[in-house]
Amino acid sequence: MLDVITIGDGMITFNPSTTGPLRFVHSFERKIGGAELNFAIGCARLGLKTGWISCLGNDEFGRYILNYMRGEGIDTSEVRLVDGYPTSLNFKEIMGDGSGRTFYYRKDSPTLTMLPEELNEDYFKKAKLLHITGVFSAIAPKNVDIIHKALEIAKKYGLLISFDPNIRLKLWSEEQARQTLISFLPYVDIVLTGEEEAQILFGVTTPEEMIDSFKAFGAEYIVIKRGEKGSIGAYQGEKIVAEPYQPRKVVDTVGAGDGFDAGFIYGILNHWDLKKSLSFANAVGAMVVSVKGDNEGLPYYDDVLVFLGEKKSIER
Ligand code: KDG
Repeated sequence: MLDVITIGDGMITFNPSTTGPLRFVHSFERKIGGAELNFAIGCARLGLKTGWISCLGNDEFGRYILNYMRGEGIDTSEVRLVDGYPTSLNFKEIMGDGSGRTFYYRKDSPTLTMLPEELNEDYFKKAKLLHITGVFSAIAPKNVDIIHKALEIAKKYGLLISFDPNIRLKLWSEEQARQTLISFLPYVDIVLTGEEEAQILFGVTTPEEMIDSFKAFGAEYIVIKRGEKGSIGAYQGEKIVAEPYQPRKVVDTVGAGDGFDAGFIYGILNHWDLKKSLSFANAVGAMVVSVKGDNEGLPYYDDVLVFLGEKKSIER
């Protein structure tokens, strides 16, 4: 039995060793990233049994990502290594003021070899929740068909479905994102969105309008992630504003949203109420930003308890 399954691309992420324009950066730290991959790691570290469905290149980087995911205790039985499609890459540029850009090399993502009819229904049957994000669909129109099929299978077997729009405008236009992501909403039980993404999808600006816009499609839980301002959640007519936690230090905000998603899903699958789930998710997000890398800062369950002051940390 699995708690959570997710579908996504895995990338080798090259973090620059120095700040400034990428063309002048000569050395990089090799890490891994990918929104759904980060989410899977976040879930697994918190203690959820997690499966990741993906394709990686049958190359050194693909094997590295596969081993990394296995090392995190993630079920990789639905990950294939494929010939002829190199593992996706992501080069980051970080400027002196902390701002940055991402340069993807993933047009030939190995996930393009995935076929909707090849999704393993038995795998879905074993799981409680399917998590999808907009990143996988943004890679290529072909991936949208895979998500539609996955949503149908998940509904057929009664899985909960959570969704993070994760709009990456380097991969598609606002219009493409809007059209595609709105087509997923009738299947979705749990929406985990950023404020900007809700604005792109519906052209609305207040949390109330955002909640109503998603609710119109039938989602049960609607969560708006507000970064350093915390989060807002709505469930069965109740609206909760969850205050943020102060991170120890902000060094890298990438991956915080994925960590938040993992924290919230952990709460829901453990039957926590909305307030406790939001607060836990806020804590996970705040912890991620204190560590460099897209997933290195994702905490284990006990680390969150220490962060929240609910458990003592013995340092030496
Ligand atoms: O959410 C963080 C991810 O977006 C990052 O790890 C990699 O940009 C990325 C992507 O497209 O998944």
